[in-house]
Amino acid sequence: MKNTGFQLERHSANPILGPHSMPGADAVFNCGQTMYKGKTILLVAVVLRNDPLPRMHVAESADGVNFTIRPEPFITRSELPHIRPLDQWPIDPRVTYFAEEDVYYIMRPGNSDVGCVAFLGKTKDWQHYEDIEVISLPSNRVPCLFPEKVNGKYIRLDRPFSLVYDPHNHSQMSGIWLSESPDLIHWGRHRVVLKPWTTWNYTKIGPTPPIKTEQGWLEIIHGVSQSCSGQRYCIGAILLDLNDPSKVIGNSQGYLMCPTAGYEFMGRVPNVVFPCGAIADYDQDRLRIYYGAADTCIGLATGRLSEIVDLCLRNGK
Ligand code: M1P
Repeated sequence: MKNTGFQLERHSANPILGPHSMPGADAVFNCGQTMYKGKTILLVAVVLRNDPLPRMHVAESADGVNFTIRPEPFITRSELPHIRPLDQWPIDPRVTYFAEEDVYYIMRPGNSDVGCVAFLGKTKDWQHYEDIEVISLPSNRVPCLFPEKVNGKYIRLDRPFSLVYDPHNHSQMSGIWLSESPDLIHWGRHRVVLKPWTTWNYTKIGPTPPIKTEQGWLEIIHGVSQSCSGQRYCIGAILLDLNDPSKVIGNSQGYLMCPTAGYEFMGRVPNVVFPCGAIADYDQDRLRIYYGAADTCIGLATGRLSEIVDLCLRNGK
């Protein structure tokens, strides 16, 4: 394996959000991320000290560093009868701005006692949220929508994840898959995109909503490895073909970031950096990743977009 040498840069104000940002919070962590009317929007998972269920709040910022969290939750356990029984742990939202429809789609895992499914919802204005449908059977983790149709179809990535832990066969159950849909509700033509392949991710990998570049779809992923003292979550990248995103055309090989800061080691789940998305500032050739740290707080890491894409291309498939 080639060592990338490349590392994302942590912001000096990290952790930019955390329990200190909200009264009564035990954790303010994994977040969907996008831009709306010139502001950075984070859809953050919040666990309160006195509430058994997580919820998601909108955090807004004009400068991308100083955020205000709205006190009222934006997504809580669904009231819809076909979703509510499956919506037992609302967490890990993935936000995709779909320009053609001027709508923000939100995909999130539906954790429940019958397995983990995928939910689809949407908002147009970050004031009103609408749950739409259950879009996968269990087991499914980390569903992520592409920001535009490819060859006339909606495309999503996810990780169909077996609940049966087989330490001898990680690759079968822990890879990233692609599915397509004519209407966002019915999904098929499933393809394996990538299996865990190396030391920092051999337990499992998971996607985020892809970012379009001239060279391909940049896909920031998380990768998990296991040691005698527990799991470690790192961040890496792959590049997918623009016209056939089931094809991997680049790979960072090494991680772009692994837990090294105190707030990434210490928290509710130690040794975790966890991305639910990324924001491309094309005019500044910059990628911003607001990542969950130790399932407790949120850090900001940045890198040059072109450098990350080049790295993936250099290291090949
Ligand atoms: O605790 C680390 C992460 O574990 C899960 O992620 P994954 O399904 O990829 O293993 C999720 O519970 C996530 O929220 C959490 O950050």
